[in-house]
Amino acid sequence: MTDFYAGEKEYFPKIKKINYEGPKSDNPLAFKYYDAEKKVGKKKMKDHLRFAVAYWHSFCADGTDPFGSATHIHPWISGAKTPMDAASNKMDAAFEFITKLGAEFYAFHDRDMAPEGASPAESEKNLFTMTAKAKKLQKATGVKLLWGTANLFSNPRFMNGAATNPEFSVVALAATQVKAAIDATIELGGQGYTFWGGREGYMSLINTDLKKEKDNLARFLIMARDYARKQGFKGAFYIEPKPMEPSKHQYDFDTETVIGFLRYYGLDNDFRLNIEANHAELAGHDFVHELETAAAAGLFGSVDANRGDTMNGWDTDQFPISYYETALAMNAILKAGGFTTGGLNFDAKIRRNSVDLSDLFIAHIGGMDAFAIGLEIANRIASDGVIPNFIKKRYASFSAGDGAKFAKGELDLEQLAKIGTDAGYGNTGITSGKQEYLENVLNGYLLGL
Ligand code: XLS
Ligand code: CA
Ligand code: CA
Repeated sequence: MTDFYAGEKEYFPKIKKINYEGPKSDNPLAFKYYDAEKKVGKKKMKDHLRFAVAYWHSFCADGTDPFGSATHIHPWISGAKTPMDAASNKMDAAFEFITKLGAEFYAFHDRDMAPEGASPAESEKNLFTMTAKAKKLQKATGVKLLWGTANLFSNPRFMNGAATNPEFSVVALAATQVKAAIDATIELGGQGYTFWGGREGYMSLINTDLKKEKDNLARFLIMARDYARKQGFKGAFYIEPKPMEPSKHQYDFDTETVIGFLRYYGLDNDFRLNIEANHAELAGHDFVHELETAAAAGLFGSVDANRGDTMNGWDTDQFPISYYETALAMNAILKAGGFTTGGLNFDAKIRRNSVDLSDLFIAHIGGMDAFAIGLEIANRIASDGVIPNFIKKRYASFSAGDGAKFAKGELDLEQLAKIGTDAGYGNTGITSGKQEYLENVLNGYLLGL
């Protein structure tokens, strides 16, 4: 990878390459814990963490909220004469930012990268023009594409859904975008392709044929998978669960729901989960719950790294800062064997009142440091062995004797009940779960003791 990308225009001239300076550094534009080349266990930090920058939040979002207009006046957009000029400038800024930050990957929606044209053909042309530029910049910088996706929620035509729209013509228009976004993803060597169904749900059941919508969603995903495979796409497809917002109810409610959906429609060989921390919270789960649930089904794929605000229950998409949460998340990810096609994509945005250009760097640095610490702690959990060994021991009765027979499906209910009858009540089951002890052990690791 080049040191940093000095494109035709430099958008962050005062900021140089972000380096690792260690925990004692007071430089806000340096990593304190993320040391890309440092080995943790068998792999380098950068290969464990596979950081990606989200194009939409970092280079498109402008601080607008329901009560106020833009506060982030992006220099790459404000000076541009046409939407395509703005897209081109934005891409220069994006690659400069990603390279200076030292993230290896990025992720995009079709409309983040190229504006919608007057017709599907023009939109596709715009996307391919920008894809060609992205390909050149990827080559020049070494930055890679983690995943691509299509924005099937912003345009008013998708107000009643995309693949689940009650009007067939809208479903067909959604297909124009997905087909082109898959083509762009393949062209850019993307390692994954994501579906987030923000409007694939309902506002009310009074006007909704739920079964038809779910069948149509599955049909659409099957078509997308078949098309991409036919074009030679070898990467992973991801479904990103979110229970609600913008719809009242979304069909990809949470990880467990998506697993059931994928298996029911026979999509579980190609699709995996892209889990977002903030969406987990909205579903009433911990981030780690969603990760462990996906891993247990063998369907863990990738992560949208961020955090919500537990007090207000919105999708605030803040940068992750909790070491406790990143430690548990990285523990789940390491237990699942680590990332293959996936990575940690910062689906996070700086606050509306964070108006300095450096704030975008500082936010990512904090998130990367938080996950680097999480990784170190997760590695400590594994190497120290106290927690994993406790769990192993807790279930040891299924590894030998009748317990092992049960686990292998060699007992019927009568045999199982006889074993229970023979054992009698005694003190069976009165065994401490040691939760507080294990929590204290984990806190010890967090303090580096
Ligand atoms: C929105 C989602 C979205 C997906 C990609 O809440 O997080 O940004 O990650 O479409
Ligand atoms: Ca997301
Ligand atoms: Ca979100």
